[in-house]
Amino acid sequence: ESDTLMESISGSCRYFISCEKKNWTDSRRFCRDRGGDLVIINTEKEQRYISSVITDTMWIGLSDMENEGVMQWVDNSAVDVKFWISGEPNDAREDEDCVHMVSSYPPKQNWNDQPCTEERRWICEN
Ligand code: 2F8
Ligand code: CA
Repeated sequence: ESDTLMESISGSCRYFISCEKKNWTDSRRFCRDRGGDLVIINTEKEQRYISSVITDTMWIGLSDMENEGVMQWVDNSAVDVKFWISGEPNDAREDEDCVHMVSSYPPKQNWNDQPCTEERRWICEN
């Protein structure tokens, strides 16, 4: 299954996993400058695939910076599937609008909101 999963999801060069760290906005700019955007997770299969290839905490294309309390993908598509860590998103100190995936948590529950100013690795999707 893993070969099939990998081919059908990753296609050819669909994802970029950064080694550098940047804040959320600069991470997004990096992706857009290269014709993509921060990754949008549309299915559980994609979530499983991305979770299986990361080894750190990584920014994804989800935030509520535009409308507090309303998480939106960078392409404004509906948030169909969600994989929050238990208790998240909690907008800690009322200062957490950007979402990262935490590789040390189980794939079904590995999203957390964080201050957008944190410097993290990121994932682009083209
Ligand atoms: O307990 C979960 C909580 O942990 C931290 O806050 C204490 C995280 N904040 C940072 O890493 C800056 C929160 O995002 C997280 O919800
Ligand atoms: Ca949080």
